[in-house]
Amino acid sequence: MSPNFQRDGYQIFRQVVPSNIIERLRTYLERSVASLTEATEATAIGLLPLKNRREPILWELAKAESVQNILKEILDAKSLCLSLAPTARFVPPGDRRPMVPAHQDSSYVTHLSNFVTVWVPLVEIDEKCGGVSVFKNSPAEVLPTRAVGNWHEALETNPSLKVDCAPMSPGDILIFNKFMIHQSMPNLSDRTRYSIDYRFFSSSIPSTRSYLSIDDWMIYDEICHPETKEMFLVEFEFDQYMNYIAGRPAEARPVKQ
Ligand SMILES: O=C(O)CCC(=O)C(=O)O
Repeated sequence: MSPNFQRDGYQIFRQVVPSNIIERLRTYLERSVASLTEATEATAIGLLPLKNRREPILWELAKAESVQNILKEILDAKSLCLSLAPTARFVPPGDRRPMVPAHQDSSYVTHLSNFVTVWVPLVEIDEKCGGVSVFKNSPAEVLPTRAVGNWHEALETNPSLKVDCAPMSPGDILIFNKFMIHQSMPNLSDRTRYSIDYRFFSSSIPSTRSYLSIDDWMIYDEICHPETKEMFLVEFEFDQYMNYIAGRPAEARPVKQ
């Protein structure tokens, strides 16, 4: 199912997300962007604010069995987990500020030892309304880099190794590994680009940050015991998790490990 991923570290899978899921995700992003009232830092870099990205509607992608099967094979996983919260992006026509410079996701996602990124376009992607470019032969190691402003400084790249992942249509997904060097393509079209990128990992990998289990749809997180100061794993229903992150009383069940 994924020979190119195994060989190249990335692969586009065509028409694997049901159109009703794409429709719901796109409508949610369009409405969320329309309701943004102030020009925050998040909006300047084309990211929906965290409160929008925490909404369970973004989990819909993970409900598609076709997507689950691909991910289980690639990650060699019996069950899957989704790092929270996914990154929902919008790039207005001709706006270059949201363009993410060349990077490896492992520089940003340091709390997981292994994961893949799933990039999901919600509009037609072509050479004008660009999506993501990847760089072939990316090294299988984390390259040193440091955070500068909103992003990490751009990695040095070889233009002859660049592959523009275009065209892509809603329903297609791009999956790449944690070492893959990639960057945003500009949106030179007259349309807003909507997309979401997710980080999935196998349930056999520990995570020190909150994640969703695709088995039982519970949210798991490590919290610090108020007296012993030891970290231990708890599970939350979504509403209780929202209470927890808002600093309100929340019911969390300790998980036996
Ligand atoms: O969507 C983009 O422009 C960038 C995506 C990206 O950098 C990522 O998925 O890690």
